[in-house]
Amino acid sequence: MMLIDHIHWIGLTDETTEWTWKYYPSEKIAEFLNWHPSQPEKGTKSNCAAINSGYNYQYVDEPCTKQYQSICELANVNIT
Ligand SMILES: [Ca+2]
Repeated sequence: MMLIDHIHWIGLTDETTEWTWKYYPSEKIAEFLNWHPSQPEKGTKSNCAAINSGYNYQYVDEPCTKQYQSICELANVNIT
């Protein structure tokens, strides 16, 4: 599998309702969006959001089938 490291999934999708961006799998509607001014641009052809270093680390919409690495938020845990 080839990974492309300048784009990372951030867990947002508008697959169920176009233009309504929700976190997967919780389906919580995103309260913060940071789209690049040219994005999202691909409508129903691209239903997953990613950050892209080539777009000032702002959001771009991409087809969900692309094989990018993900950025995840974890609970603050005490590792000892
Ligand atoms: Ca879309």
